[in-house]
Amino acid sequence: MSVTSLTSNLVIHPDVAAALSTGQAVVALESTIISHGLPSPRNVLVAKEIEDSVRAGGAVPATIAILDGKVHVGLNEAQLEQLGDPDSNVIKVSTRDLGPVIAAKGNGATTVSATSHIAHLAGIKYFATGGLGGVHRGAQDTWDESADLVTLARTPITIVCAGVKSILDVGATVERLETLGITVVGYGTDRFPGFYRADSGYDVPWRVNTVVEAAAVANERDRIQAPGAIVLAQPVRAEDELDLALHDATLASGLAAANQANISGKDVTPFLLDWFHTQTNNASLEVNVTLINANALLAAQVAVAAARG
Ligand code: PSU
Ligand code: MN
Repeated sequence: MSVTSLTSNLVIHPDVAAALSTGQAVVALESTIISHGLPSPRNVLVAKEIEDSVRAGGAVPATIAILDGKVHVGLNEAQLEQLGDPDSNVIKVSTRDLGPVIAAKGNGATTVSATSHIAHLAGIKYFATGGLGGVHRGAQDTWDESADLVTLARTPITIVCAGVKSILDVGATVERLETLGITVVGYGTDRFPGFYRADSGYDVPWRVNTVVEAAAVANERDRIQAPGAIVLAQPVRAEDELDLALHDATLASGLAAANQANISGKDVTPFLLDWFHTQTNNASLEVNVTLINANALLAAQVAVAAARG
């Protein structure tokens, strides 16, 4: 069954379609980071930079988003600009929102959850992002756990990220990753990265040191048909980390502000990311941009190595 027969609302960019049909490396990219994770107008510049990082690694980028009810796998420049425009009414779309937003012919920026689902549907096996969603602090009362986790439990893609966002309960997230059967591999590290910081304070169960080793893990996962994702966790370089004291102070004030403003549900993560960017005078923004480009490059390199066998 061809991908396009699954739904007439799926639009694969010609470059992506050509790469997929010839077995060339393709890397999926999410759009929530553009519409809800980075400030305008920098977000559009970064969206293009991330695509260039994928190309620098030898793969074809496929940024995924929903525009006028069409699910696009691969976007042109005008579409990236539309997604980054605060006036274009772009909704944050998780997997559960796909049917409604498509039916309403709306615009949606896809999270890690929705992007993974669509990438897999389109036959794309590699995906790069900044930091995954996970278990929020206080989840024992709020039950706030990102849908990223449950989607990754059932979606056999390989996602390169800088761990989970440090705004989360990292220890609880690490436990949930284990329960859900999601493979976690450190890239050149024994420690689970902490997004803005290289070390979250937790270990990873597996480590690879090279692109070829990472590709071997992904290919063996495919052969054995393990149902879950591989999280290839690449730490931000020590010289690019956010200052620890600044990080901890900003996190504490951000959590208090979110609480006071009664922020809940899907608004929590964008609120805290924006809090970091404004309170750190964009220092966190630079870390975020640096790490997502590094992840895009690595995902492309692993995809290229995996395509060789
Ligand atoms: N990583 C970033 N910036 C982001 C996100 C990840 O560097 O904005 C987004 C991803 O789309 C992820 C989402 O899926 O945040 C998680 O949102 P929530 O915690 O509401 O599940
Ligand atoms: Mn949530």
